[in-house]
Amino acid sequence: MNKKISMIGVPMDLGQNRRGVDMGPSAIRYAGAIERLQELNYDIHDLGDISINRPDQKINYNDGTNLKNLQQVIEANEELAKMVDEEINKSRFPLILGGDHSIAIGSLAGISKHYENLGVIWYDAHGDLNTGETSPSGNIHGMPLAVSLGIGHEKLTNTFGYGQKVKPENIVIIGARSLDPGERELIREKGIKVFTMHEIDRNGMSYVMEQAINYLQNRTDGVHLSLDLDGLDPTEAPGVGTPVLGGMTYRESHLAMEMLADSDILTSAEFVEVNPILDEKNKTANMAVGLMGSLFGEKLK
Ligand code: Z70
Ligand code: MN
Ligand code: MN
Ligand code: MN
Repeated sequence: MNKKISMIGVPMDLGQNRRGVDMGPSAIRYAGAIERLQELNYDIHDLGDISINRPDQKINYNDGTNLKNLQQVIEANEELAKMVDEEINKSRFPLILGGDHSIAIGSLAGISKHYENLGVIWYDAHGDLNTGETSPSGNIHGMPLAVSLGIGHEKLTNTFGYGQKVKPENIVIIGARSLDPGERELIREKGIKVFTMHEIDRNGMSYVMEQAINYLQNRTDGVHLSLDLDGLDPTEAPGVGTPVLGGMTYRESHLAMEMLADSDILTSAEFVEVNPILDEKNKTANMAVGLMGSLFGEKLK
């Protein structure tokens, strides 16, 4: 693993309805993320938080669409893409802290420029494959994976001045258990690889991660991990805006991170959707930091 990490906080809560997820980056830093990685001999540059423009009303609808706070989400993602791009130019590993999952639009926009075939591991209860047309909510955090495929509102898909960021065959979704009808259709149409909770229960996390890693290793030249804490079971990670029962456990998730560490395929990562207001004693931020420890090689130390 690249020993130089650049940490970027994105206090974004405008991609969904529950306030408080903007405090995710603080909660994750407070849980000791930097110290945990320094302990593993990483050189961490903490670039602080991107500043998010607040809407002048509770919810802003722009351009006559149902997309909530579209303008603010675009501005933050453009800024994030620029920062991520600069850090990769310096040969540093971008580690992005959310914020809601709408920030993956900017992460992937900044990262993908540097790869012919960027792989993406989407660790999430959700597919985040909606568009304005299929979304039940208008929440942009339910759309970033579709946007990165070049599907959705043009202002979102053109983030950082170019279109499609990721090819459907380079995506692996892990832990899905809440998919909307339009998302299921897109998964089928594009042939996106999905390991649902059914596959994890049936074959075990070890088998699923082995499949996912082999699959990506053979076809990609870099891999981004986008880890939504709601992928975990809400009993163990309660501080999320959209808890869905029947999620991945602490142990399964640590195993997944350890297998990623062993494989050495990751080139960037983000941890999103930590909402300290909905949490119990910073449990979910602590979970995120523990998972970072495993992801960055605690077992191998
Ligand atoms: C639903 C939607 C979502 C995250 C919830 C939920 C999407 N499919 N994404 N939590 N991270 O509104 O589009
Ligand atoms: Mn340094
Ligand atoms: Mn998500
Ligand atoms: Mn989710």
